[in-house]
Amino acid sequence: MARVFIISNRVAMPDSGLHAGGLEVVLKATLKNHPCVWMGWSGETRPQPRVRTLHKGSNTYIVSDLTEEDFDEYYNGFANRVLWPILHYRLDLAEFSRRDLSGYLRVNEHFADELAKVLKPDDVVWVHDYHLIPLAKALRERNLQNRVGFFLHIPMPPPEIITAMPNHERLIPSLCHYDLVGFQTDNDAANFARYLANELGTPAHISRRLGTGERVMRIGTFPVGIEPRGFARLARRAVKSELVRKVIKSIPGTLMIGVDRLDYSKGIALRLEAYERFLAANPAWHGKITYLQITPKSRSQIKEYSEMEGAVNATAGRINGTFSDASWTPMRYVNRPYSRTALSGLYRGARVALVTPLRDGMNLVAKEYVAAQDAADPGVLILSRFAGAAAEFREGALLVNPYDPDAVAAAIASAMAMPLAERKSRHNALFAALLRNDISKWGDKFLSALMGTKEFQLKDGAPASRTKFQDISTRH
Ligand code: GDG
Repeated sequence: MARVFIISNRVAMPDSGLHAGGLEVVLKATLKNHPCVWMGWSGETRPQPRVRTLHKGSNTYIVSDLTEEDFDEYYNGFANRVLWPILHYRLDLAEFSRRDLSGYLRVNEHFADELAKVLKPDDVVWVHDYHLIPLAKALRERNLQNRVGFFLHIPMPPPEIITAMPNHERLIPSLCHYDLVGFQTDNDAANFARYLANELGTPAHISRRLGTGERVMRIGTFPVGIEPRGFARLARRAVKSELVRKVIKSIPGTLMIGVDRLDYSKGIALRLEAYERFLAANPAWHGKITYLQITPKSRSQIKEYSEMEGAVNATAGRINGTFSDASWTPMRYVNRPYSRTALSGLYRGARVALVTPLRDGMNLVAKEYVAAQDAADPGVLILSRFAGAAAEFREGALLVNPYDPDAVAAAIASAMAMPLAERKSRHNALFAALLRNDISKWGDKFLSALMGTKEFQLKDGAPASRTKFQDISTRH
């Protein structure tokens, strides 16, 4: 039986308690519906890397250690110091080094070697995210002709930005070795197609040759979602839990919430500034609003992250120093993670969610917040127009420019004052958008598209516009 190989930087090993971030959530249905082999980095570094295999139910997990050097160059280096900032439109934060690029390519070769040992001809390979862009090329060089798809969870910026990346011509065109390249939004897909047109002069609808086989690369849009009904159930239960009740009870007035990994792409510093301006302009709300920002730390070894941590701490301290009185602190800034259940209950208890990334592939927090609301008395979502989720949430969210703290402050004021009827009609539109794009169908849509079958468009009755294709070809 054909297996689905999922390749990603981190692997959520069963029972390990490790959360592979949003990825674990979006792959849940695929892991349940198909025999899968999930391969990636173990999360450990050792001088002599080991490869371990674990079988659980119909799935297999293969994880490989990396050397300290691999970790520095591939993960902390090229992936997170070059690709992450550039793909989030932050050329100013990118720190390119040739050594890191070599490390990145070397680790990709390593995963290709490990895959080549276990892959059978009819297995399907699904590669995730920016850590593994050149993997299909490395597989083709090992003469593997399997169907191989790639999904980019983060944004694809316009070619004017990508081409500023040193050695982009070694990396980005290697995506053409995939059979299907998927993006979160039509905008990301169009940016990639424009890169290929500008840089490779690639016209559409011509097949490309590779070795003896002929293959057409397709570009598609596959926005990730959540399981809205399941998450709503979780939130309904969670809001009654002791922890959530205790938090809500301890808050005077209305709760506003933000939940983000501590990452510069999430726009936390500017968001805090917007809240500060809201407080300065709206003394009537003093004592009646508490902003809870839950921000687990991530990638702290990278300089830009630790610097940002300091800046956000300082702004949170300044806000509380300026506006608190003996009975009220305007914001709670928390760096520890909470369980998914606790988060869902806190979302439900919050009248407003502030989701203002400067750039985000999708942003699942926005979707979880909407799913968690009580439809009879829902909260308001303030959402950055630069989150992928904005494409689906145009109707319903208060869309803002996260670079404009005055506009975000004004959105907080209108969210706080919004009458019930408007909150309900906005929530209705948002929840309908969630239902149209249930994550339990996402993996199968991608895999059917990868296999070239048509069911994925027909099975769930989703509007055809949700999954768009472009056939692109290049000659190698
Ligand atoms: C990447 C792309 C894209 C957060 N804090 C806690 C916690 N979380 C959970 C959230 C949500 C997930 O982590 C974060 O997902 P996002 O989508 O918001 O952001 P990234 O981690 O940057 O994910 C993104 C995603 O991939 C999927 O394609 O949407 O654009 O950047 O589910 O709830 N979970 C728990 N405790 C926390 O404290 N348990």
